[in-house]
Amino acid sequence: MNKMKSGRVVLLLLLCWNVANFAVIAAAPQTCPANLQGQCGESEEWKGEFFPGIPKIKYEGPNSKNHLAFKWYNAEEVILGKKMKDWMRFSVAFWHTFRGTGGDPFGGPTKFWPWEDGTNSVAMAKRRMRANFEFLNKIGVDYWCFHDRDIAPEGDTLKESNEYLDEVVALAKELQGSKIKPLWGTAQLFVQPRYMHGAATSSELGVYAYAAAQVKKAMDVTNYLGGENYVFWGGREGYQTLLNTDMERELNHLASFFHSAVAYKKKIGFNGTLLIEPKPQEPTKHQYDWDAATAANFLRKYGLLGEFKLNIECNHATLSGHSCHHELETARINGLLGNIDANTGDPQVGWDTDQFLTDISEATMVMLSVIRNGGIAPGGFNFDAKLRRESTDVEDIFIAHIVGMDTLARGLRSAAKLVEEGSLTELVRKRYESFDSEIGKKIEAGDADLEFLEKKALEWGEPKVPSAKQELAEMLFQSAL
Ligand SMILES: [Mn+2]
Repeated sequence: MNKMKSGRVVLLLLLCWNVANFAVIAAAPQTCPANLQGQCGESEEWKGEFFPGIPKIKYEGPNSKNHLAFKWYNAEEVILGKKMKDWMRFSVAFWHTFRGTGGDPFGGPTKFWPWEDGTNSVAMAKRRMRANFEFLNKIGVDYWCFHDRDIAPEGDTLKESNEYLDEVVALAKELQGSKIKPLWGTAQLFVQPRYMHGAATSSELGVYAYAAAQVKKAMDVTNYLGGENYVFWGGREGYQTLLNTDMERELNHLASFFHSAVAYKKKIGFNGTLLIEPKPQEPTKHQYDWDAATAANFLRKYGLLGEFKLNIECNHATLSGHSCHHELETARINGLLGNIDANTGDPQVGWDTDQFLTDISEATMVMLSVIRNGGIAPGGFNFDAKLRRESTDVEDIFIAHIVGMDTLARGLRSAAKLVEEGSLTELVRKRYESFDSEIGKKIEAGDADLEFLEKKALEWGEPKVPSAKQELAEMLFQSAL
């Protein structure tokens, strides 16, 4: 393809992308299906079940052929001294599960859930919230995650938006009961056109203030609902070109924004953990929270360590050129592993596809990090994952979550087996055992100077370098799967 032609294709793609994104947000017009006999309309009420014919999902074990049953996730079973449900702390993402339409850059919505009436009204938001809680109860998940604007429509003014949010949140509080609560809440600061240059890093002061007001309100409602964490995903906190960007000033603004959030959290007595969710790019060319190491350095520079942890998303990890395991370990060894957005990308696709994690090997590595961290509470596993465009039956919502939960449960079982069997741990221990010596301890304590080490090197001569046992490590890993 010549240069001009490919340029035009890229432009076309970008146009399609914007149109489709807008369509996703505006919840493309859907008509109330005639065969529902008036079940959808003005009222928030819904006669009967949202998911009729789908029972409460139970554990039936690995030999079950029932696709509406867990094969590996057995909530009450104890693994390494902790119930599976307490290791996992699964959460359903409201935006993907109840606002996802299947729209992509090349085409419109494919999913027309029977309870949707094609409006973005408060009544529709409340009906959708009822569907959310029926789903949570049937799938047996105690946590959910939301953005302010997913659960309630944006009004003409900030005041009106807050009133809509209050109305929907009041219903959510009632439906939650005593068992269910948000794993985390957040403010959506990337969809509305006012945020096109960013929110906390916008060049426009009024936008910064508007974003701050939205975070204040989102933090209030997260606290009111008993949320255990609060997330910041800086979708548009970044730049498209450095030529028009004062990067230092934008990063300073971002830090001021976070310091204000910390102060407000303390003021209202919100005990949840604040989390930054790293992502390298998309929608911006470069996002400031590129990866775990970049976010850790940001927190360190601006005196925010101790106030924030990280929400690691597996698909974002691979977009930044790392594995999910790498990002989890980087967060863990810095004391920053706070939550996991459990999803995956497609190895043959270069964008953020947010698929349900179904790779047992990857799940095992993820769970190894979680075990080494002693669990992730008050964080958990949020399914920031969407049904694929082509999965359009209501029961697919259940099947997708079941396979996602089973994959991570299987990962937990394999990782526990690996830890209990001990050969891999022993291989790693042996690999570093020369540092267990007296001189090794001196080095690790920072007490060995170059003169001392030169004396030893001259005395010892050429060191014997043992095998790294790389294939053996992989063999031991595989034997636990
Ligand atoms: Mn993602």
